[in-house]
Amino acid sequence: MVDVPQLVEQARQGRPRAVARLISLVEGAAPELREVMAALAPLTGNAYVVGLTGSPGVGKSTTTSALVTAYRKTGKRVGVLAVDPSSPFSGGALLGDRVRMSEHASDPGVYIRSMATRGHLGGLAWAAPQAIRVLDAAGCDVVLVETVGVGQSEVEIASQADTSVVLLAPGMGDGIQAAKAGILEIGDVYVVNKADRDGADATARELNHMLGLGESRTPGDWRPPIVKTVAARAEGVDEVVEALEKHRAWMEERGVLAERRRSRAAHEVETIAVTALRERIGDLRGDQRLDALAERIVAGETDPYRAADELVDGLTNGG
Ligand SMILES: Nc1nc2c(ncn2[C@@H]2O[C@H](COP(=O)(O)OP(=O)(O)OP(=O)(O)O)[C@@H](O)[C@H]2O)c(=O)[nH]1
Ligand SMILES: [Mg+2]
Repeated sequence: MVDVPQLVEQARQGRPRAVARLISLVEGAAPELREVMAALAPLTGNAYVVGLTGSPGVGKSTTTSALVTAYRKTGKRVGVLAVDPSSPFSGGALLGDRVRMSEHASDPGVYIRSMATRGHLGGLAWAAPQAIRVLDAAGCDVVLVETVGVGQSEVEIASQADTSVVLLAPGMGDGIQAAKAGILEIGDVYVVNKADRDGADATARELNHMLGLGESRTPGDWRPPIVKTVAARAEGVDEVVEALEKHRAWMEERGVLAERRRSRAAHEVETIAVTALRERIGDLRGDQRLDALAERIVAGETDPYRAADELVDGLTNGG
């Protein structure tokens, strides 16, 4: 049995074990989540959510760790969420991260948590916002979300963040890869990490060129900055923080922050609703209603669209 009110109260006070427990409930899609989210709702809305994406090994965790240090210097409480959409279990795969984050392990102003989302209906879109909400309610001023993996999940995580940071590193025509992965559309801030290596300037130039292509920006629009870093030595990290704060201020001025949060919430509701609907339809397998509809389709008495409409109507009208 989970004592939800007690757990939420402890999380609100910033007790790490309670925070961890709540995120485990998210990860495990526990039935208590409904009650948890209801209790958390009034405690949320303070955290600034920053997403970090980029190819494997580009330096996301190292950068995240350096950002934690930078934010801690200003007294901010920081949550770190490493989301792995491809793995069913947290822990093992993210062990390296734990090493990279170990300097923050004893800091009570920092929560670090990895989370696996594979196997969930709704996956990342479903789990990440709820875990973010836990960290928000626990008093985090900033939540850094690192997504492990590339492609669709990057674009997905971008829709979860207030500000999206896209990381690249020199070599291998990264800019072109970035364009392919569609990440040129999602970055609010670009970081060319590993600037201690050859080719960082070329990567930054190429990126600058690609970001400029086809642009029809009007004055006052956000022009994503490109920041060069050596995350391993924390070089350039203050500039990243500066870029983040600028983007945040720009969003607040223009109402973009509120708009992003609204569309995020809408997406979240949609995901939960679709997931619930899918589960109920799944439960129907072998059910008489579905069998009867199937029979009518085969007999030519109805078509799949009408049958689906009937099914959805039946489900949503408490049928
Ligand atoms: N030369 C150099 N190496 C770096 C820099 N930043 C990170 N690294 C190294 O690059 C490797 C990968 O760094 P991570 O921070 O784990 O990269 P990541 O993007 O989190 O990797 P995944 O989570 O596996 O996708 C590590 O060995 C780091 O020490 C840098 O600025 N310069
Ligand atoms: Mg990492």
